[in-house]
Amino acid sequence: MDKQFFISNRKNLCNMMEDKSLSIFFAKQSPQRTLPSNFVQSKNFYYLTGLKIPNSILLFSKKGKKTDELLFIERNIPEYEVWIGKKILTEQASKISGIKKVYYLDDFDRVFHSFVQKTEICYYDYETNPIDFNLSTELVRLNQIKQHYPTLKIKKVTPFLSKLRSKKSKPEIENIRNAISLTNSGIKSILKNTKPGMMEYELEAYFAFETTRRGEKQLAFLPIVASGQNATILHYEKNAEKIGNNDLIILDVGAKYNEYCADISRTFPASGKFNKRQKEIYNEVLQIQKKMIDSVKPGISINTLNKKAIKLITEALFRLKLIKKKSKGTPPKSDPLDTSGGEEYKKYYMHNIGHHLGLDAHDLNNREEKLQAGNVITIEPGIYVKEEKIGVRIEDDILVTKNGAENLSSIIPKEIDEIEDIMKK
Ligand SMILES: [Mn+2]
Repeated sequence: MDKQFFISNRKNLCNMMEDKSLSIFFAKQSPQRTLPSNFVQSKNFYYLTGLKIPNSILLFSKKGKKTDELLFIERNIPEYEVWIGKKILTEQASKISGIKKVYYLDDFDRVFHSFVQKTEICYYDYETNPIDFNLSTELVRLNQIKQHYPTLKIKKVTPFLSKLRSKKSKPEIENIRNAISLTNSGIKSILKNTKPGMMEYELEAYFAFETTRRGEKQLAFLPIVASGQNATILHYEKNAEKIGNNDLIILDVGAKYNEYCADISRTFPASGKFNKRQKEIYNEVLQIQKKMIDSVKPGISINTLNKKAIKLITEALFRLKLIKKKSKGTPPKSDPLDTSGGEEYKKYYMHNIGHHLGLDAHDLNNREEKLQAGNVITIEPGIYVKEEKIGVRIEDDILVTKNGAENLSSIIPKEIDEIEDIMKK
């Protein structure tokens, strides 16, 4: 991405900050000094700096009309160069991010102390860890700041980032399109090569091979390849069982392009041909998915979409003779998610209709917030029937436009005859 992108992201963030405030962002820590590790940058840090280096700190301040931005990076250690190469210098970090004032980390405490004067609010970027986790460096630092500057009011910066990151710029949408196109190649390769008796991880290997050889090293997330009853486990990722003759297989996979993710689910029969019952359930999910995509437009929230999905799924479950009660339509006030007049659907549909997508496959999310043009969300209804060893989920990536929505992943086959046709070859 061009550095202009990161510069304008920082400007937008500064506009949202209150007067007399500062904000701090941390890059991900590197787990080991010299051993190779699969380093993945903190998404907020990347969004604001474009830097993929560990252990750095970004600092903003806003006092009246004056704003300031500082970056702190690790110093190069000559003795480590032979193990891990040279660390980037301040000038290079400045060139990538567009930040003019770049220091080394050993300056942080000194600079921070002068920075914090006349400041009332500190916006802080951190994830709340479960109580049995080790304290992250961010939280250790946060405690130090609280001790040293007890009058400083600490606020979470996440709502600002969630708002900013949910509205995608043209280059961001282009990246997602490319990630989807890579994902398409991976899924098609799986469809062409699947045979009953293979292991689930063999299909995973086809996906990784296709996307990697086309030029991206990391995937958006660990692929889910779930056959038969495994398809009724929502986040099954062992991918280690033998695929049976009559199994349906759920793929929930995504490639990454230039840091942006795709997140796609497709369901297909191991044999290459859907049987009657599989077809019945599949077609219900497919019709619901299409209706839900048509419902995406500015002004509607993901939670509202989910309520609609529950209503449609409940009706489908009734037609499939899985539940006895028909949908009553109006939701009782006590449980906003229950629009069915019963909760029987929960046995067969237990997740949400979708989520925001971007730098993270599950991007910062506010399901209550109304959608607006530029948002990218997933639409992924599913029906999971454990007793019949059938799970179906179909997921596309949808761009909210001024007047409605565009399905960015419409190129990836989901009609029964399309899927059967590819698998025949
Ligand atoms: Mn998803």
